[in-house]
This record gives sequence, C-alpha cells and structure tokens, in this order.
Amino acid sequence: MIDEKILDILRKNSIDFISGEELSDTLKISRQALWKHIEKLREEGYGITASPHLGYKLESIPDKLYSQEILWRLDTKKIGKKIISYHSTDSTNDLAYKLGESNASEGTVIIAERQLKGKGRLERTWLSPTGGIYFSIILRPDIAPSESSKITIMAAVAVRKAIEKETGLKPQIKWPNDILINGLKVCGILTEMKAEQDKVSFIILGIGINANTDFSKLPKTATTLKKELGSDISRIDLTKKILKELDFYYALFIKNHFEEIREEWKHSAYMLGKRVKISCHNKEVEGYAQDIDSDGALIIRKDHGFMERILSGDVMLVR
Ligand code: BT5
Repeated sequence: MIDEKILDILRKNSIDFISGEELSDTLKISRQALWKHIEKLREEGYGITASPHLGYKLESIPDKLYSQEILWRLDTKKIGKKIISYHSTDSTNDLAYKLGESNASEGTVIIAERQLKGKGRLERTWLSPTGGIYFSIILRPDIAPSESSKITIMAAVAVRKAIEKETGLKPQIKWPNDILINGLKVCGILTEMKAEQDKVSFIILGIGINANTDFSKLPKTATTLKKELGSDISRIDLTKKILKELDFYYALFIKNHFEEIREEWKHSAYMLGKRVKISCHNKEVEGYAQDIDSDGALIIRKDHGFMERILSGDVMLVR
C-alpha cells in the first residue's frame, strides 16, 4: 500500500521533485522507511531520481504488468476493479477458476508475465514466454451454458478493437477464438465455465496476446505485435485498452445487445464468404462460411445449399 501511495504522489508531481520531508509527512513514515520503499521500487524497475536537496522525482516506469500500473487511471465500471499480477504461474485460467469457486468478485483479473502451462482449447498448449500478455477474468453473467460462446465472440470484438486503437493495425477475427494479423495468430481466447444445470455460475475468460514476445519462440502460424509494428509496444497501455473495451462490450452483452456485437464481429471477420473446412467432434464439414447466428454459432452453407450450424471447432481456409 505504501509503495502504491508513493507512486501515486510521485506521478501527480511528475514535473517537479517532491521533498523527502513532504513525502514522509504525507505518508506518516520516517525518512529512513521512505528511503527503503524508494529502493524497493527502484529494484522493481521504477526510475526514481533522488537528490539530497530537491527530493524525489519519477522519471520512468517499467513495462511490467504490475497491478498498480494497470490500475492507474483505468476508469472501468466492472472489469479490472481488482487485478492480481504474477511474475510466473502455470495458467492464469486455473488460478482464476479457483478464485471463481471462492466467490471472487466479477471482473477480477489475474495477469502474468509468463505461464509455464498455458492452456489452449481441447488440452492444447498455449506457449507463453515473457514479452506476451496473459490474463484471465472472472465473469458472472446470468446466462444459460448454451450462451457461453457469445462471451468468446464479445471478447474477440473487444480485443480486436483495443489492438487497433493502440497500434493502428487492422486485426481480423477468426471464428471462434483467434485474432489474426495478415493471416497469422496474434491472440487466442479460452473461455471455461462452471455451470449448474441450466445456469452459468461463472465464466473464466482467458486471453493470451503475443505482444513483444520473441518471435522465434512461437509456432510458424503465429505473429507478434512487435513483429508487425517493427518496434516494442507498451504492454501496460495495451492491457488497459483491452480492459476498457471489455468493460464496454461486456456491459452491452449484459444489456442484451449481442446483435450490435455480432454486427461488429462480422465487419472484421477473417473468413466470412470464404470456403472453409471445419473439424469438430471427429467430423469435418466443408462449405462457405455464411454468418454467425444469435448464439455465436457459425453457419456453413454446404454444397447443394444445405446449411449447417457449428457451435465449436477449428476452421481452415480451403484454397
Ligand atoms: C487458444 O486455443 O487459442 C486459446 C489460448 C488462450 C490462452 C490464454 S493465456 C491466458 C489464459 N490462461 C491460459 O492458460 N490460457 C489462456 P486454441 O485455439 O486451441 O489454439 C492453440 C494452438 O495455437 C496451439 O495448438 C498452437 O498450434 C497455437 N499456439 C500455441 N501458442 C501460441 C501462441 N503463443 N501464439 C500463437 N499460436 C499459438
């Protein structure tokens, strides 16, 4: 808490030095204790200049996914009111799931610099080296389990928008859970849920983004924002933008405005109108990707005009 208060005061006075006396008086701690806190913050990567006559000044902040950095002026209503950050964990989805079971509040975010056992769908692996952004959010929507795929659609729309706003890039959404740039995967989304009969008790929305990740550590089908832009991005700024967009689109979703979300999805869909092959539940379906319906299912127009509705699966473009 003291560290956060120090950062708060230094940020507000970022143009000038603030004297050690003023700082320690405001925080009601000794000058010696203040110095220890400053040293700790410097070890965490904060650039704080200390001058014997002038006091302290914040020169730079580290690009680490510290909760206090993401929370600074975040200004969301629900998503990210509480953020817990880790340097390393097996899977943020697993941690969030445990918290979900212990009644953690809706919107709580678990974020990590890297994951040792990052999860994709169907027990696949999500490679999660440092430089990426890996986080999971606890959601408690009042919906039936069959509606949960709409959450993935909502999240894809929000993340796509945030990446576009932050970087100027134009990502596309590949149904159901990928965000692509130039046909390569930059982000994956994994929604898991706990449900009782016909009601969801909570959903864990997990999002992994290849931000400044070392490109050579990822599969050939992947790209990173750094590679696409030719320079590092601020992971803190991007994370804040994503949480803000999620706050906005989740509120729309809760107010039953899925139709608007669906329209936006369609504008940036990767393969609508194209011929695709989908693997789902040990079968393959081929045809033209026609639309997504009001449940977030993909509608395929097969040869001879038959329509098939697909709730989940892996889509490949047929060339
Ligand atoms: C996904 O699965 O795309 C969901 C990924 C969700 C990751 C987040 S990170 C935070 C949270 N905590 C977790 O443990 N998970 C979530 P799927 O559609 O099944 O894609 C997995 C496939 O993508 C793998 O089989 C690889 O082929 C490929 N892949 C693995 N790591 C990748 C990466 N970093 N970038 C791009 N592609 C990757």
